[in-house]
Amino acid sequence: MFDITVYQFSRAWGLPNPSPFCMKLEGYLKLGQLPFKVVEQNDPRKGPKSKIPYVKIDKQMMGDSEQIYEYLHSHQAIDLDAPLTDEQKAVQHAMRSMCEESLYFVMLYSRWMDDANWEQVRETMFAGIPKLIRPVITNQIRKKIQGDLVGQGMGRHNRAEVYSIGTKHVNALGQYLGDQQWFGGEQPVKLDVVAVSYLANILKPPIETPLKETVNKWPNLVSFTDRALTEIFGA
Ligand SMILES: N[C@@H](CCC(=O)N[C@@H](CS)C(=O)NCC(=O)O)C(=O)O
Repeated sequence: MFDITVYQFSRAWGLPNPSPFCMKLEGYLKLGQLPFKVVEQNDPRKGPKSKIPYVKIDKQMMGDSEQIYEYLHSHQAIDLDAPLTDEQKAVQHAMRSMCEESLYFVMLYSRWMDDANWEQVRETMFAGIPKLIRPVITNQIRKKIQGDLVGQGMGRHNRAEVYSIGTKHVNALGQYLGDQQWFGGEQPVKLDVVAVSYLANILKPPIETPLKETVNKWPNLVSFTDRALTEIFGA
């Protein structure tokens, strides 16, 4: 049995984590019934890939939520996709990539670039930072993330274009889940953990975005989110 410590952002908004990558890693470990400790870390520069989350497994530091899963999987500690056929695994790999390589950046845009939400994000996500220094710290983070979004490409689109990209991703998740309880059918698999990490991070924060409106048009995704929060995260 591995000794696992997860370094992740402080919790916020009543969510397991405001970072979908942190939430996903925690969900993988919970669904796989692997015991772990959590250490709050809000400085990505401390991680081996300068990103959060990262872990210490026994004495080894490791970054990247998916590479961490792969390491545990290759050591027979976890196998969340065991119930899937190879074809399902291929489709769900693509859906995970859609969430992590594109929907994630739409969500980042909604928090850090969309002026309509910024005040609300600052006052609720960073409520733990004293009010006097909050603007200075949060403006620095905002500037850095806006630069990242421009570098990645999402930040070069206009608002309507960004949300139209996100809408297609949410619609794809809603269509693919259909009337199943889980993306794994009878039981949750990796994509269930991925999907709830994005859907809860869209639905639960007190930010009104076109993304939230789109998710709310899919009753199956709304009830899936509550089911997954309860059954995977015990939330
Ligand atoms: N591929 C990484 C992505 C992790 C990631 O992007 N983390 C963000 C927070 S949600 C981060 O640390 N960003 C800080 C930065 O880019 O400087 C994973 O799966 O763990």
